Amino acid sequence: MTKKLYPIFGLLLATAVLLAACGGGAAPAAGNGEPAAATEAPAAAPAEVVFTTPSGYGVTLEAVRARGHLICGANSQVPGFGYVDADGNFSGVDVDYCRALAAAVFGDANAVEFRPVTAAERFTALQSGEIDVLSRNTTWSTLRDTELGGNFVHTTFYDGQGLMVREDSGITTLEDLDGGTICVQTGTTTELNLADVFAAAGVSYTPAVFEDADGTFAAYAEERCDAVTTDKSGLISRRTVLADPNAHIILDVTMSKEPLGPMVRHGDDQWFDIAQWTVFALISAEEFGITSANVASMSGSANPEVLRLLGHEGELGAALGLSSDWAYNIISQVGNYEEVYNRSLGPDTPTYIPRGLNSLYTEGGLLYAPPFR
Ligand SMILES: N[C@@H](CCC(=O)N[C@@H](CS)C(=O)NCC(=O)O)C(=O)O
Repeated sequence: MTKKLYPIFGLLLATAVLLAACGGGAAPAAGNGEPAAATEAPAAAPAEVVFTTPSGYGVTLEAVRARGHLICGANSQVPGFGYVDADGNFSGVDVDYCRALAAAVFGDANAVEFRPVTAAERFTALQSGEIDVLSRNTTWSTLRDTELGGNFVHTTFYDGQGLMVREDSGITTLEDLDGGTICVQTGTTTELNLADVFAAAGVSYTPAVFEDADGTFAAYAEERCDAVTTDKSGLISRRTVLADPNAHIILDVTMSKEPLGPMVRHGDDQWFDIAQWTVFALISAEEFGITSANVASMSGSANPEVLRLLGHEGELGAALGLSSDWAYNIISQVGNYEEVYNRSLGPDTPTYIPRGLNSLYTEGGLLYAPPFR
């Protein structure tokens, strides 16, 4: 976008944000535990907001640079993924992804503002331009990738939906929940899968639907439902903040595939590439053994791909519209995928989740980044 178009873009953005704030498309709060019909109806983007040029290279990178920081739509209620503490500090793997993106764009992992968005709000926030990227345990699915106007970058956490019950309930299978009540959050794939899976199994249930994780898990803690369902990562995370975590078990049932990852708006290929290659830089750094502690010494690496990744050779940064040290800055300031993972989900954290599918392909997992060349 040329400089003279910025005021117009700003005006359109302000209009869009206003529309979003007025409730444009977000599902209504259920909050009372009563079954609600709200799911994830497509939230139409305000038609006049134009984020792209005819070339397919959009205005996002320029607009983010002009603002001086990234705005990241984040979770604030799921420890280990996206969580805000009493002092307003955000942490978690999804939060660290946004820090990595800020490091790639600005050379400063702190040049990011986190905007908490609930499940129901998140797609409108992205479409309207209120946020530059959504990094919040969001599942890649067809309608989100099409009608909801998003592009998902590479999955950062492979997950599946689960069920948690009180250990003393005696419930051990999905069938044991027949006739029961299940707490679930609106605006999620969780709510949709619950209906699909229980119908397919011929198991009847009553959903108790809530607007956010705090409401959902508070109702479960108050025994207003027999089980609570969400991504298994969310169950593991939220179990840690229940009064007695050991009194609850996650059933050995996986109801769905939940590939979680960052999402950007449709139509801006340059911003998509930057968001995408930020994930690949994190994964490749782990594969090549590059860490925040040793990245400075890697200029002497004998591996040409390492030299290209770190900007010591080639022009990969320029091809993305970034400086040559974009990936160096990610790794030195945020770390590689393993460092990010272990900081929030590693064995020394309360939210420990074994790597499993989220291991490198070289270790039997699904993490596989294309070559840096
Ligand atoms: N991955 C699923 C579920 C994600 C989700 O929103 N999970 C809930 C339950 S753990 C959550 O993060 N809630 C936090 C909030 O809305 O503040 C999706 O993309 O729909």
